[in-house]
Amino acid sequence: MKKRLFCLALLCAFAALLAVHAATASVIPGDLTGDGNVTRKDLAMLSKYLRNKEANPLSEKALLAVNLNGDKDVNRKDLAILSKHLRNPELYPLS
Ligand SMILES: [Ca+2]
Ligand SMILES: [Ca+2]
Repeated sequence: MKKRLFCLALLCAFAALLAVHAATASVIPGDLTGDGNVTRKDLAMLSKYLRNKEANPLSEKALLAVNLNGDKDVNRKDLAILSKHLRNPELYPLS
């Protein structure tokens, strides 16, 4: 019985790991819309979100994509990074 529970727990942990990997592997930094490109539409979407988070919520994937400085929050700092990138992608690449 203990072995079965252990195997089940191991299986659940593995499935959770796969889910996290799948969610983060397909995220393109700055691509909120999920269309594969970083454009002014992404900037507009982030701007709307920051003006009113309740009225313009973002998906978990979009929140991952837009946290460009890697801190805990999605805020005006990320908007500034995205804006700079769109003005000059070579000078301000998104990693
Ligand atoms: Ca996009
Ligand atoms: Ca951030």
